[in-house]
Amino acid sequence: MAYSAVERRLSTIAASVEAALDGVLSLEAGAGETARPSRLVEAMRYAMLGGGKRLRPALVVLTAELFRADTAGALRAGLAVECVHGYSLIHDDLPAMDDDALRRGRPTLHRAFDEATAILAGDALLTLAFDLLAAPATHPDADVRIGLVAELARAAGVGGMVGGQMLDLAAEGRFSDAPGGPQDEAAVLRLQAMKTGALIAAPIAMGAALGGATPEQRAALTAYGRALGAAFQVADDLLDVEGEAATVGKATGKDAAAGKATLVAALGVEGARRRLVDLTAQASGALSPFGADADGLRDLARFVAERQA
Ligand code: GRG
Repeated sequence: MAYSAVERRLSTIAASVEAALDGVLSLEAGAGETARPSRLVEAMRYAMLGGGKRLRPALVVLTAELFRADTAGALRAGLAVECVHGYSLIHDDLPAMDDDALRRGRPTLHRAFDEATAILAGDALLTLAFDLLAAPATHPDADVRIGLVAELARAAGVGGMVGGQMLDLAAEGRFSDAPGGPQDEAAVLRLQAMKTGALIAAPIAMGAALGGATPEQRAALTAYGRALGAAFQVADDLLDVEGEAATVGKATGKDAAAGKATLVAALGVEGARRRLVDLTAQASGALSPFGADADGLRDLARFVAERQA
């Protein structure tokens, strides 16, 4: 897949994700539910249907495709990861966290609605993710579904994204018992692998689980996922200091100004650029057992490294 082909594929997947989200985030109560408060549903829709690259669902779909697994199930699993991603952005923007006014070029959810509604919308998206995974429409085999639930829960939880966010706040010097300040490279890498990398690696592992990958294939995809997750974060750090991130409503230089633990702070801009090239090559190389079948995932790695937003 050439670069423009992967962009086209991403936008096709994004359109499917948005159509599916539109259906799932309906005002009508679902099976086993009593009623859905309209303000809460509207807030969830505002957060989830206002743009985004839909990279995580694309990772589930493209990985599942390697095994010719059912696309509808992969899309549903991808939706679950996207709900967790959406919740993390809503909570990350809150006054108690980053206190951001803009997300994807629009007012953040707590600014457009209110803080309490934003907290609840995030909570409801997090729980919706596991509801989506638990349903037989995701995969007919309950053991596979349990594996997906465990994979996503671990990536999102105390030893993954939420734990990484905690380390990030500590690095900023927010807590008196954990002094902040400059982080060494190993500490930054661990923090980023948890905060961002885990939710990039999880959809790949989930696609592999849906496809019934062998342990060797899983190991290759895990190596790809780790390298891609790290590359994604380095690209994000570079965009923060030199990119066009402001065009999507993210203030350029904000992380650097806030004294965040970034790889650019640890390695410098040139060092971070070199690291990004290495990580992209590592991600691509990890896919060698799949040959040309994995070209879509390779192109996605290039897209992640070269993205401008
Ligand atoms: C508050 C529980 C909690 C967790 C927050 C992931 C995270 C942890 C915070 C997000 C802060 C941030 C902007 C991190 C940089 C990497 C990142 C997740 C960027 C946004 O992801 P994209 O580029 O976003 O996939 P789109 O808008 O395309 O969906």
